[in-house]
Amino acid sequence: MMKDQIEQIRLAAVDALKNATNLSDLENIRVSFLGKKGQLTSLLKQMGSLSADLRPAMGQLANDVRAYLEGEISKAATALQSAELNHRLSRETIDVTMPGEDVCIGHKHPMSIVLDETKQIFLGMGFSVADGPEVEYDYYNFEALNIPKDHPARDTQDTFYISENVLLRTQTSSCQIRYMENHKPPIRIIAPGRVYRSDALDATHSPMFHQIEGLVVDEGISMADLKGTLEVFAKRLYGEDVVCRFRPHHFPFTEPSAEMDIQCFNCHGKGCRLCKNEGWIELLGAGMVHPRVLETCNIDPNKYSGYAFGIGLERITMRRYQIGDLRMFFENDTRFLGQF
Ligand code: FA5
Ligand code: MG
Repeated sequence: MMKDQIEQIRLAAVDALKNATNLSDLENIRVSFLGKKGQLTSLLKQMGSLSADLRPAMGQLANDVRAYLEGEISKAATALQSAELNHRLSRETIDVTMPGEDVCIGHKHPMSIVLDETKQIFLGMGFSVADGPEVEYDYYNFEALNIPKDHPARDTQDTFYISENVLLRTQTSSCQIRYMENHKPPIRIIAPGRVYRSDALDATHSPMFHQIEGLVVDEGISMADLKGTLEVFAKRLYGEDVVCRFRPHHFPFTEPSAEMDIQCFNCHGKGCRLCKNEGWIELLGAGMVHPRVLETCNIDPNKYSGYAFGIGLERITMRRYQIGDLRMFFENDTRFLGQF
């Protein structure tokens, strides 16, 4: 009898539901009993063989069973879902009494700290900050700075060339020209950045290092302004009792020229490996902007004068933190970097 068959299907489905352990089991059950090719559907297709008076009652019964099973499946689904959720929650419970994992906080690189301090000192004296490209034309790095192609000064700055007229800048002095091309006096800037020279690596030299260029051009600027400014800078950075000296030097783009040294912080002037027994460490080059450089930038040297300087950022950072070897800055050893 079809009525019994329908009841058997219902019982079989209820039985299968009891054993379902997850949502995909439920879906399989739904398909195999209620799906297009499922057992109940197949049975209903045989309705044609029933007599007309039996058909409505059987149809009704089959629909009731279908509705009943759909209800049971959705109840089972709800139950399984909440069981799964409970299981997950209990698995993911956080024990707030467990010791936490150490959070590693990054540090500013010591050179970034000293660069920031340097910017603050010069901003306080009315300077603003400019910059220029690291890949530079020969013109800005040498030519316009009064260093023509065959000039011996080129030998002191062993240059990485990219092509005949393009190079990695050997000094931030290129920024002087770029700035003066686009600005007229009064000029008062610093320009920090990376520079490159094919220098051998040692405790105070690296083939890639950083300079902070300074340039001031106005009416009546003198060497005394230059010296005073650099002394104020050294005192602000290192304290009042810092010991520096100016030494005559030569740069083609300044006249007169000087270099500023600081007493060796390792041996306090006695002479040691770090200062190569000189007692002093060179921090920067400086001088009065050469009239020819002003002329090249269309600034009248009869009306205006200026000074410029180029500070070695690695060197001033070494002195700031008593670091005896510049290579530490580039090794990225977190035991070193973590101290700042
Ligand atoms: C110059 O580069 C000039 N452009 C400086 C200057 C600017 C003079 C404006 C006049 C007017 P010098 O080659 O001496 O000069 O380099 C300047 C500073 O850079 C040095 O005093 C030193 O502190 C630093 N320095 C030079 N070579 C290296 C290097 N290989 N590694 C680390 N620091 C260096
Ligand atoms: Mg020098």
